[in-house]
Amino acid sequence: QEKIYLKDYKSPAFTVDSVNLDFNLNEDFCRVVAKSQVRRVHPGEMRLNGEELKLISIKINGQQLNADQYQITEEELIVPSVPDSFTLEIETELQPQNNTSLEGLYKSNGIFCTQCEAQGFRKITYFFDRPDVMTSYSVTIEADKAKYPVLLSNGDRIKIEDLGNGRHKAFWQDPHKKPCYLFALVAGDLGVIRDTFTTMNGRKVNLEVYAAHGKQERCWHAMDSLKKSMKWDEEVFGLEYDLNDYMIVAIDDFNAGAMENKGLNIFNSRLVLADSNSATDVDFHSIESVVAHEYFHNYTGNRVTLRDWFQLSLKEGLTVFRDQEFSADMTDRGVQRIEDVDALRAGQFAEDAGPNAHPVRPESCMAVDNFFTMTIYEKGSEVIRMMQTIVGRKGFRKGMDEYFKRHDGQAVTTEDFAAAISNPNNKDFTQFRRWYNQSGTPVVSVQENFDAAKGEFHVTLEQSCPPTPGQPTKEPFHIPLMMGLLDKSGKELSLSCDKITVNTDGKNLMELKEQKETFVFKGLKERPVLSVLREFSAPVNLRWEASENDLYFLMQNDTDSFNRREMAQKLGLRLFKKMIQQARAKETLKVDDRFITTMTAILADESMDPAFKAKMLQLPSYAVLAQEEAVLDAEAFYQARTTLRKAIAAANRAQLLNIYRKYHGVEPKSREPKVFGHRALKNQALAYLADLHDPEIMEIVNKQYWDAQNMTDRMTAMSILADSDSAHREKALQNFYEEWKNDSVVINKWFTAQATTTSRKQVLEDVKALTKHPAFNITNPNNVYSLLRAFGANLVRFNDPNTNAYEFYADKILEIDPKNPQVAARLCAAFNFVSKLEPAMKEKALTQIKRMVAVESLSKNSRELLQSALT
Ligand code: HT7
Ligand code: ZN
Repeated sequence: QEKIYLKDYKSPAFTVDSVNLDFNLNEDFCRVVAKSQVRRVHPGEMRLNGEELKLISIKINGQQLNADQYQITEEELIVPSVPDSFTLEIETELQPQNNTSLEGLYKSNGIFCTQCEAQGFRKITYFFDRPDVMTSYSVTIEADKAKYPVLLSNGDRIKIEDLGNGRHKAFWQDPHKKPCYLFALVAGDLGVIRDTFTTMNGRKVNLEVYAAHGKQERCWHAMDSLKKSMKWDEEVFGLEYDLNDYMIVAIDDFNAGAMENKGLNIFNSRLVLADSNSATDVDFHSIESVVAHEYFHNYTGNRVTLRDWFQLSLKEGLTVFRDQEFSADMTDRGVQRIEDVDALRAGQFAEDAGPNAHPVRPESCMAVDNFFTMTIYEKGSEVIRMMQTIVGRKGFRKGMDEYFKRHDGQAVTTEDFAAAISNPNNKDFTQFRRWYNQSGTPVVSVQENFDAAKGEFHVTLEQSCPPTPGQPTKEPFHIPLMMGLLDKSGKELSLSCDKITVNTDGKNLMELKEQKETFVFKGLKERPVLSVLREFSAPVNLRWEASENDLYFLMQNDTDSFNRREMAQKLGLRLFKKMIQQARAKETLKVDDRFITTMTAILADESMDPAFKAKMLQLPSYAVLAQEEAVLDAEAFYQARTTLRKAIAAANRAQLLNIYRKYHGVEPKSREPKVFGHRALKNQALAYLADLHDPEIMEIVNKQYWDAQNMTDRMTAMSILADSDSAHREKALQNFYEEWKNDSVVINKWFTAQATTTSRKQVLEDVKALTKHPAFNITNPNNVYSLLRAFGANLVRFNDPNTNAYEFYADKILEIDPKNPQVAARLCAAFNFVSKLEPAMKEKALTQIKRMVAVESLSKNSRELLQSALT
């Protein structure tokens, strides 16, 4: 299969000043007439992208072309000879009702909708399907009036005409130029809620959230989130919404989370619909952050867009950064940072260490859709965060203003962004830009030395970066390490070191630029305690053999809350490493008393914020263990983790019960972030207690299930029961199914609870049976993700040596791939750990990967990701 390369980028030979799209929607076909004003920019033939289209006619300046005047391939329509400026009219016919790929125009539960990012527009009409062709759109949609009363597209609603024959026609005009990946259309019978937002300049914007009839009342949280996002973007970045209407539509069949189409966002219904009966606290939080993310794209992505798809992180990394900052302002900055870093480590660090590692700005690919990765999104966001750390918040705002001043309405590159931030702040980002070009997670080792005679503390930092595909060696990165020194009593010391930079927010930074550098702190009477990588100021792996005493000290005393929790993770990890070794050697697992008593102290600390306490009590995840260990030994991981959890629960049974009783049942319907924190803590206490397999505790869990007044409590109890051999298990699962069987968004939680159990050994059999359950539909991406992908991410049971989950999983990838390559490709990440498996398991996994790659018709999406696991 052919690869495409960044180095081959050429600016477009033609541009399209305006296009009128006319849709005629019917039950068994759809006709599209695209009338474009095309202008030549460079010499060359006209090549339009188009896939799976039936061409009805093509006209230039009103003259129909004969078959010998153009050429059609599987991917292009080529017209060798065209004037310099002309009207192009193309009529195509589509079959949205048979479109299972969910890109282009398709149908979901009787609703017509589109998904054009990245390259779906070419399944609607022949066009220059590339983000650097920006065009003014006008759209007409004709459809049956009774079946499709709601007809939506981007921009301003011009009018709607009744055609008198049971059909009607809507006219839309978008005043802003855009690339075709931001085009959207929706036609269906939908419920709606409405509100307004008054912008900072007093303009009233109409807000509408659409969902299936009867579900619209569950859209108010999304509406509130939208209004908060609009206000935040005005206050923090001075960005005001630029249309009269903003619409969100919830769709059940959607490959990803949501899509930022100009003025008409289309969302996976799982990220819109929520009330306290049906959604967990985490769901509420995710909806708020994704609604914000898509809204923020209106400037970072839509107003300033991408020159080419290799620049995807220009909009995604920046917009993730903006949504993370928004969430931090809406909730608790420290806890939000912990959650964001946990997600980065679990997913992106694994990706960066695996066979599909790639730079934030990749240089080549087979399938553009494979670019929507955690590296592009989450690591991309970390790169932006580092820029802000270096120039400070004020400097960053100055840079963002400059970015919009220079590039509003343009299609640009990550270099353009870096220049806009660095120039007004008089910084040189030449070296910093390596973060965009080099893949892999850098390792920073820290050595400390205190010279008592001189009163000097020396911190030596040394960086390296492991080889990654196509990049055997790396140049040094520019790494900002936020830091501080504490005295014996935990007081922050003022620093005397001429190499330290203090950013405009007053944060101390060791800016590591060389491969190895020493920072000398003077005037110290006694050895200080170093706190480094505060707030996780750079996406690196720190190798720091700090003494256990220092780690415990920082855990209690650091002024940086991120690092307090980080030290708890470090200590947990050290202990796990020993226990995993013991498990592999078939020795008795030894639990460290000091760690347990520290957990006891945390539980007893009344002054600690409950949400933060819940984070302090979390042990490193299996995903982190898999990265830290050379061998992925699922059974040893499981033994270590459950033994430690049980020991913590046994030593603190009474305390955990106290916490549970203190918060359980208090304000069960509240959606205040503070109450979310209380619930997170008490449900975590319950999960620890359940690890004791004590019948008395399982009665409490069962009672919580049946009495629950919100979905967070119900799901916690159901997940605990699902992972147990309790007599209450089956009844609860059955009840949940009966109650929610007609609600696909909720039933997906039921699938996930069963696919992610670790104590239960027969998960594979459960998952196999669930794929045959009437509620499971393999063509629905949410069903696939919540059951199959969740199982693929269940490191303990997916890699259980007593089963062959790999064969079943490969069968499913092969079943999904011909229908929906994007969804199949998203399942492939489960095979990213192959190189860490024991020989017998590795053999099993490789056999399946080879079997899949041998299928000639395998999509380029899946092939690209699987093939790399073989090399
Ligand atoms: N920009 C959107 C990406 C997206 C997407 C990508 C591939 C296939 C389907 C998709 N649906 C949405 C989402 C976002 O990052 O905002
Ligand atoms: Zn995005």
